[in-house]
Amino acid sequence: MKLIHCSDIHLDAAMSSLKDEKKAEERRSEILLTFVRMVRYAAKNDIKAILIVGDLFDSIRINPTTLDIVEKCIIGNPGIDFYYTAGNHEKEAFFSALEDIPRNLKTFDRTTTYRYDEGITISSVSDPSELDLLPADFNIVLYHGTIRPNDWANKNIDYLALGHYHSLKEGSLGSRGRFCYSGCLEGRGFDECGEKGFVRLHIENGILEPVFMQASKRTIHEISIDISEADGTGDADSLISAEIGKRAIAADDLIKIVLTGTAKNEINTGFLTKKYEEDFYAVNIVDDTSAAVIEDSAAEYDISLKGEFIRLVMEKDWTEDEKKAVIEMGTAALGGKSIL
Ligand SMILES: [Mn+2]
Repeated sequence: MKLIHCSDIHLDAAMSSLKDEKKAEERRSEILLTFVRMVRYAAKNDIKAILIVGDLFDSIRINPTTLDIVEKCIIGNPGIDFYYTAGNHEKEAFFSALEDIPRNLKTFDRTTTYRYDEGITISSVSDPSELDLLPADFNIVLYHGTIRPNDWANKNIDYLALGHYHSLKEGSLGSRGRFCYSGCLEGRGFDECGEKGFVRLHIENGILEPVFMQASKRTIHEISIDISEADGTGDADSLISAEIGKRAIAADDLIKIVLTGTAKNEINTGFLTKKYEEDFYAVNIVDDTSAAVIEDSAAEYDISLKGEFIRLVMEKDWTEDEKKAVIEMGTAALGGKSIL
């Protein structure tokens, strides 16, 4: 039996980080289209069930077109069972918006367990203590939220299909089974970088083969560039270009460019943003150089550990270069970056 596990599609999301309402509107359509494409893939590839583990919609306000398209996807594919649990974003809004619940839209209450050939079961609980699974079955459980894997281990789960995190993340559940966050279908903002898609599950003779399928129309790339050697904006531009050139980034994609290190002179990020916007769909330049970090954090009202650390260094009787070097190393360590 073949299934698809997806989550966190966030249809109708505001996409405000694009700072451009036309593009935001376009991205909302693209997210919906990626969902439609995934369902079409399922129909063509003999997928029996699609597990949608919460946050199908971004909020309790569902756009009528979005609802219409999603409903048609479900009704138009009677051979596919759509399993759906509500996420923290849309809550019960999907059910309330539907006039009739399609026959193949499967919902859960505490005691519902769906059963297929080969002893494959699908259920959903709001807490691992509610689980009552037979060891002889192949048990799939849906859950939307953060988990501690130990709480779900040794409960006869074979595949814990999770939603809530927007990136692929997986691991084992004790000696039997594994958990997996499928991540979202499309990155929305510049904090959702990397490949996005769904997980295809193939279960045969009790053996599970999960495969991540890249599905997004556009990818949001993150590149980090140390501009310590740059004398100004022109040099920084050359370093960025060289870094971009090393990767195959499509013109249709989005890029988050993080500037790090110690800038010798001020870098005009506004100009660089405009420049790279001519080459890519959307660009976000983050100035994370130590000068910018010092400026951001030295303000008295910054009560973060980073701010406290910087103020402490600034009070020292050291040369400016020494202070810069210590702050750079310290803030990198606080930010979890390698200081080597
Ligand atoms: Mn979500």
